[in-house]
Amino acid sequence: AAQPDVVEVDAVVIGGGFAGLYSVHVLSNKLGLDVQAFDNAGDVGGTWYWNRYPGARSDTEVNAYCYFFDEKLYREWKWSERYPRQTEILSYLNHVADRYDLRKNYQFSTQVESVVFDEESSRWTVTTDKGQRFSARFLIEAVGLLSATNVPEFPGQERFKGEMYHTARWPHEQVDLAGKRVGVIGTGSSGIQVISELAPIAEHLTVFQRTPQWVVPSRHRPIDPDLLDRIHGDYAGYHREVLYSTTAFGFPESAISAESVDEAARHDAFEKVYDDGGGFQYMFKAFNDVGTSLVANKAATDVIEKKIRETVKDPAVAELLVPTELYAKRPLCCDNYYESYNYPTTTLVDVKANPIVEFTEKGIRAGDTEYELDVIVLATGFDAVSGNQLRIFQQGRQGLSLQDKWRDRPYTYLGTMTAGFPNLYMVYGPMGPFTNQPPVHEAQVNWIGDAIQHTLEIGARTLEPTQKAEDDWMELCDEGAAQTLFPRVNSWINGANIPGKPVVNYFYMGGNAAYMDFMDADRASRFGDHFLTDGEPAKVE
Ligand code: NA7
Repeated sequence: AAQPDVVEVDAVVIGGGFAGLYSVHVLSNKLGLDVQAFDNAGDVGGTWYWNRYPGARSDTEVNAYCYFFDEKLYREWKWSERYPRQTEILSYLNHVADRYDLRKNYQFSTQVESVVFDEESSRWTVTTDKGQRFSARFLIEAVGLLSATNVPEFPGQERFKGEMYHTARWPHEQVDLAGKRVGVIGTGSSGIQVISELAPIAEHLTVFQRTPQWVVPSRHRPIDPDLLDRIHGDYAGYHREVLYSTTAFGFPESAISAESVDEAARHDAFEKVYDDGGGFQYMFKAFNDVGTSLVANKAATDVIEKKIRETVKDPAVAELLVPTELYAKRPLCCDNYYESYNYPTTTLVDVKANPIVEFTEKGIRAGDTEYELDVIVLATGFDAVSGNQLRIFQQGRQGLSLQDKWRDRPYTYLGTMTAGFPNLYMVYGPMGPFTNQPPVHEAQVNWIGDAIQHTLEIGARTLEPTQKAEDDWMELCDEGAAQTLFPRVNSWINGANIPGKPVVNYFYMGGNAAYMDFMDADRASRFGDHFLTDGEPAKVE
């Protein structure tokens, strides 16, 4: 049979979320490249296209959960809420796609199945599930940190006669859960939003909890007009503040160690940030060492534990909701979460003590009890960080596949490139910074744009990190993470949520300001020391 025609383009971008859209903007509108983009979703939006579950909203303050590249856009788009709902963020991303004419570059409902580097031509062959082939010099994977869904298999799952949805594959048609008997499996960020939204309206809500998590209120309210005035008054300054911080969440982080003050002062400080709301705020606004000091960590959880016991009326239920782990997962926030357990129509099932035995025609059997349900919501999370990259077959130099290279763990340089895979860029790939994403995506895409421009300017065919640059980066990441408490608790952050996945460090935890400095240093060196051009060490000019 004849080979399908190969379409030649300058660049392929995979992903139509925050990162992919901006990648297309930079490559197409700024660098003037011919860009073909794909997303397996039916339209733009990335995570906000898929996560349409009841209660879905950003739990990052929106003044830092948006694009910064165009001040006019920032000023003109009026967010209605401090933590906008999924529908509003999706409207924003649609507006961005139209405003910068990005949609024309996309082919939607298309899964990229493989990307293979050809050493002779120094080009990537990109194959889609539609049987198409594209040949591109540059490849940008903006495939999402939390995108590949984790759908555990439960015995008898196919027998269940009701409806069942994963939070991140929620149907587009309206699913009315009011007056229904709903079961929710999972109590992470997604689960707690679903639970808080459904508790008041479900006929009965059954929560299947395996591991309780520390949750603080978000204290939803309108955006503070004074804050907006301040941002608009010094836009560049604020943008810089966001990027040159530890977490890029757009609020001032504390520089004080909890160990430097007495117990009463610690307690007061956590009460204050608790009252103000926000998960990352709770972890980073009162003190700078909640993620590294056991003393700080305990003080933080003491206050949350007290609040759980004050809020939840049934002491036995409160007991089940109080975690026994350190506060070292992705910090959660949601209004009315613990209040959800005060409805007589909410049942909390501890599936550690009473494991889910099977799904039945009518519901779920956990321990000795069958819970009858109309709808099951799987809020069971994602094969995070490396999951989506590994679902695409990727082959770099000398026939080495990413699947083989990353068998024991993912290896990257700056979370944006991996040795042996020339001109292949990742936005927020493994070993990238542990931060709020949208402003950092943008900073990474700017760096990627500069790297591509540099490659074109010097007339090179390829740019890739040296093995040493990658080894040094990995070491730095691991040293940094080892100083934190995060490796001590199992979660998607270290791969422990997926059976068989390597449980390792997946992040650079040294803060975004330092991360920006690394990117700036590469620019200053004109992508010198850490890179190979056309497979050779960069020439010293
Ligand atoms: P998470 O945070 O990974 O939470 C998944 C939840 O599902 C968590 O409570 C898990 O319990 C639970 N889970 C997963 N598999 C099972 C099985 N087999 N049985 C029972 N319970 C299970 O995912 P989210 O979608 O909430 O949030 C992910 C990120 O997306 C979030 O941090 C935001 O950044 C956006 P476990 O803790 O493993 O015992």
